[in-house]
Amino acid sequence: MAASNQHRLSTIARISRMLVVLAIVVGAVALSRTMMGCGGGASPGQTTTASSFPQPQVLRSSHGVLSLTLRAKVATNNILGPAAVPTMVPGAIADASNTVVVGTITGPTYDGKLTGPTLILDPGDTLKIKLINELPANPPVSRTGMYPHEPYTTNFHSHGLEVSPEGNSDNVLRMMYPGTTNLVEIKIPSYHHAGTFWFHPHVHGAVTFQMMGGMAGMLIVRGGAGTVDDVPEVKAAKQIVMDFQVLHTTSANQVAYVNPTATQLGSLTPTAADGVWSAYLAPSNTYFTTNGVLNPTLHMRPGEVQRWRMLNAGSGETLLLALQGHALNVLMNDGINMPNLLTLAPGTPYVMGAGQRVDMMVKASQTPGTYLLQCLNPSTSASVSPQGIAPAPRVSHISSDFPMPTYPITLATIVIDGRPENMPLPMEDLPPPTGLPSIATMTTTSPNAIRDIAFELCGEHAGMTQPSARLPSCGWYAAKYDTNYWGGIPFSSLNMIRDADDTGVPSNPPNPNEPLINFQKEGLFDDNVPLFDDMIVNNYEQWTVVNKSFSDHVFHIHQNPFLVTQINGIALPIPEWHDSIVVPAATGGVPITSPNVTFGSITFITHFDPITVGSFVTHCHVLQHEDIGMMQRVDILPASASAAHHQNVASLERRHHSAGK
Ligand SMILES: [Cu+2]
Repeated sequence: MAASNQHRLSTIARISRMLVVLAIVVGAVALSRTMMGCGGGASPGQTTTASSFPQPQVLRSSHGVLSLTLRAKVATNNILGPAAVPTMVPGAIADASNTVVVGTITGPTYDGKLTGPTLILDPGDTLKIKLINELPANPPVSRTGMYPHEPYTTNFHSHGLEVSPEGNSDNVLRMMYPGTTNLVEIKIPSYHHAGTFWFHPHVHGAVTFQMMGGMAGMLIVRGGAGTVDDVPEVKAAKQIVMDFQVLHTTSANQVAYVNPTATQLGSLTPTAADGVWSAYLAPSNTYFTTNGVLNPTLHMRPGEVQRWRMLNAGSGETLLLALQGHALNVLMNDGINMPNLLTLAPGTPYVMGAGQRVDMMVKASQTPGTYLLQCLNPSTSASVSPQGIAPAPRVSHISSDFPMPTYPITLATIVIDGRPENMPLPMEDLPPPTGLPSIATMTTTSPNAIRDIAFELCGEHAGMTQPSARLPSCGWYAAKYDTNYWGGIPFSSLNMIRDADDTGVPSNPPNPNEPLINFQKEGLFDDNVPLFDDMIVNNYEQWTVVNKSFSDHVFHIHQNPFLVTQINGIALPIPEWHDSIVVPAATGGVPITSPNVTFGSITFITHFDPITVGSFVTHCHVLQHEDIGMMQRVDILPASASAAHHQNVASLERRHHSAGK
């Protein structure tokens, strides 16, 4: 009896080993285009039907270090899509994987590819990157101020990581000029939470251009024992990376830079061509890609559960994600898990602003068939939180220079076929994320500071130009950033993120055209001046970010994530960790000063981790807005220091370089 059991077990072990070998062979064959799973999910018996779902190249740390070289370079790539998609390139031919070239794109890339590699590390590891800037020389500077500039200067931001912002670490005030080789070294704390993060360039004025060429990649921190990655149902699920990008090209298939004579962010008529990005008013192309491919196909078995690590790496488009016939189960927002899996009913979209990530547990239907993962029309009413608070249309005006795409957009086709398998979803409480104060601590600790921040727009649009229709700050700021500031050409769009408690003073004698004057701080980005001079390490702070405009903006702050407690003043049943979130637009009749207007808002609590001491930024993750100044420097000060004594070395270096030109 015992012997026969032993025989059976060893037979099973042999079969298992054979399956593993088979899986390795199948995997190796498909490696170039199919890199299923990024650790943890590929147990024997789970191999699905052969699939061509593309996965970015995976690079894993070993012995505590991940060393790699990244080359920033201009390259031409084919954009592949399924044969069913109408061909946009005459004479396009099907490739070996039954996809066709639907377009080409020439622009800045990492390593010449449309999507950067997926970097996988453990807490405590060090990420070492040799970043070689092989981009061409920058064009001669023609405009100044917060006008997009230096398209080929780059740097490196590890979005969502709670790491040092100083020196060679996650320092976005650092500049990496064309022709230079730069070392990045980011030490991930041993207590860091496991989750889905990403990396991209962050040179102010150049981010939109570089991201529209596809410069972005996923960065995953693996969890060990006792973390969410160790929950049996999560561990058993195959992991799929979905890096959503929105690639924009001109009719000549180039990622376009800006219009050097623009006088506003977005042209007001299709023929005005006086907006920063008005190159796209001409016939142009927009591609919503998943891992660099249009609408790839993913196979799942009936009843299979997979973990999808999704990233909105678009330059500004908000994605309303929904999978036909399926619930979406939210495991993590921005790489930080919820106390429990949160289920969105079929058809209810997850709202993903630019820069956001979501880890979804998806359980395939028991009914074989084809289901589309789609980006719904942003005019669909949806909440910025998966908890469904304050649903509203989610239209985000990146700028009126980008043609409106036709919705819904299919991001991937999910084919459910093969042998059924009834995998469970995690139903128990999930372990809390490591390295962050508990939700109870965050919500019961008395904050050291309470601040109000505002997204404000001035100028440009009809209804915003008349003094009576302007926000109190507009007159003073519009006068401050004069023609001289913009490099000789007047510019009418101010997209600001500012201290809303900095309310200015009445003019004397009172001037009805400028209701208030003498605001204390910059409205537009200035890397020399932090927004506040009293953000101290280890403090807890409560911020309310108010949206004083009629379109959504995406609030993002580097280094420390934040716990959202309210949306539009409505308390969330479960406070939600994020590092980026859509701040709802104002509602009510124009103008913005109308008494009928209600501003949208989010309220959050944040804690300043000791490792994050230094200078970094907060900004709108609609990069077209960030690049024209909707950003502020913020400093976390050591307990003993004051803002006056704290200076960012890279910032000084940058000013030195600028002065030398
Ligand atoms: Cu914005």
